[in-house]
Amino acid sequence: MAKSKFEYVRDFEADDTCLPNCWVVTRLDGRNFHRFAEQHGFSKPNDDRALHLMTKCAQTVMQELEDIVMAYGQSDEYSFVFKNKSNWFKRRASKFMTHVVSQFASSYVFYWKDYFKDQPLLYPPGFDGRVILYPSNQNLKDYLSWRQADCHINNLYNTVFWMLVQRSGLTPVQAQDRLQGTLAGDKNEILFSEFNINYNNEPLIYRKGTVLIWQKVNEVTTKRIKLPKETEEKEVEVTRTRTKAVPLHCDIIGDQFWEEYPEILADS
Ligand code: DGT
Ligand code: MG
Ligand code: MG
Ligand code: MG
Ligand code: MG
Repeated sequence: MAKSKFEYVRDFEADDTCLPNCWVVTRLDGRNFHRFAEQHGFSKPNDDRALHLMTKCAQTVMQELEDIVMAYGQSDEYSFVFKNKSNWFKRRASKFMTHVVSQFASSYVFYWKDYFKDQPLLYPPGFDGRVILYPSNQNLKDYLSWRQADCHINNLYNTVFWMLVQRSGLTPVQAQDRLQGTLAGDKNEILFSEFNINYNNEPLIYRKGTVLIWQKVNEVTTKRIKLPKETEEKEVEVTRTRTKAVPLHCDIIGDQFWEEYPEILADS
């Protein structure tokens, strides 16, 4: 087919091909979720509805898009790891980023009512996105460790902060002053001595965030079938093995996780 004289404008598109062999990480983060959480009455410091909705959206992203080997989420963010040998959309960064973010954002709105029941969605939420390339397995593991360490640091701080405000009646400024310069050990001590809380017994989903990995799961469904020679339909149970993005709330900083699931980083 003859090309139009306008074709040349295509040359203005920048090449954003991701470097070969690198792990492609796409991280998204809720836009101004400080305000979004306030306006939608999120419980403090952790709202289970919000965390589970985020994970539902991430599972949808993994199921709908190609080549994602795992995901990690906490607070208003999720990171998706595309396999290092992926050739999805010829490895164009803009394709990875925009497909992940738009699929996630539309899912957030689509599934909102399943998690928030009688809390209406008051305005359309937005998410930012970025793509980061990691050339080695160690770089990728360190990236994920960084996000999980961030989850721990913020959650420990927020847990003590909201105890001081909600239980001890401190103002937010007073609570902030009280925690100024304290180390992790000091925060654990405040929780234990003043609120009888052993931080290590707080739910894993708050302390570790959520890891999504592919696992084979058996699904039992009932099917109506008509057997030969019989006139009536019969209900039978059918077991199917499906691969699903399954949530875990475990440590991913140590070696144990990577030893237990070597297929995540294996070349395929
Ligand atoms: P950004 O990302 O620069 O547009 O601004 P924010 O406000 O989204 O800031 P960010 O992403 O650094 O921090 C996440 C905010 O979301 C933080 O203010 C607390 C809020 N948030 C996330 N999860 C929860 C939750 O479960 N409960 C409550 N109350 N707030 C949450
Ligand atoms: Mg945010
Ligand atoms: Mg921010
Ligand atoms: Mg955030
Ligand atoms: Mg098109």
